[in-house]
Amino acid sequence: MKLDETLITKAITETYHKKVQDSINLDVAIVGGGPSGLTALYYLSKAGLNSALFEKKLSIGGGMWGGGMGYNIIVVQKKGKEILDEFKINYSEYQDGYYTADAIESVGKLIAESTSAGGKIFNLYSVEDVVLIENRISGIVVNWSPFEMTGLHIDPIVLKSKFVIEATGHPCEVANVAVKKGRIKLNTPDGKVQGEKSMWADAGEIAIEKNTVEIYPGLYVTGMAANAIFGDYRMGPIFGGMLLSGKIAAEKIIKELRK
Ligand code: 48F
Repeated sequence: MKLDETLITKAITETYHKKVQDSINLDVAIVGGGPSGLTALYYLSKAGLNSALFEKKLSIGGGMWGGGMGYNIIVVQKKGKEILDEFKINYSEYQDGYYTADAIESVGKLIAESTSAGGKIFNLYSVEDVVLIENRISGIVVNWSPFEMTGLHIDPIVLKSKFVIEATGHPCEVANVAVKKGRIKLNTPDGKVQGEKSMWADAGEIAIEKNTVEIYPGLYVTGMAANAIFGDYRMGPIFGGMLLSGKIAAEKIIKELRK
């Protein structure tokens, strides 16, 4: 069999277009491919929901690749261990209640399990705005990251979804744009993004679970963005809370959609 270059091009473009077509009306659009977004993608897809994750960079995994300061090991506390098991991530118990796992393996398995469960991942997509229809977030406005980087004036396209998950981590880009452009009030004390506090691992890890909520109709938050939005502490390279937060967001949305 001789390879035909045009067939390779057709195979890529037609298959990709089908993936996009299947994502025009999603159950859930997840913005941000860090640990919390990937975990949410896994549980939503496993529940049979049409879910896709949008990441502006080429690589998926967010802040997990580098562990702590480039030492590519993550720490997960006892309550996050069930998720390491679910994703078949190898770990060892460093000390009572402290587990260590390889950051590279962890990211790889989060990606592998979420896509095997049927989750779609789009890299190089910058989410630049939300769709706001009759006081409900109803989708995302996306453009190619290289267009955004070059500053070319090219209009974005829109993907609708029943729910959007804000999983952009520290900068909370989705919540910020929704407050600024959509003029919406989040369910925080003053309706705005409160901004994260300095490091306190224990308090941050406790807070992240209660902060994983619907912050505006149609818009859930997970991961570090949850603490940043509600003005809670950062926690650094401990990842149990990130994984649990992704699971909590997925479970809450699954419950809503099954009502
Ligand atoms: O930052 P990130 O890993 O978020 P996370 O899931 O996890 C946080 C931890 O990595 C760490 C921590 C642990 O204690 O605090 O920081 O909350 O991943 C966020 C991803 O979102 C992407 C960004 O490139 C990153 O990969 N992202 C940010 N803004 C956009 C975006 C956007 N506008 N469109 C698409 N992707």
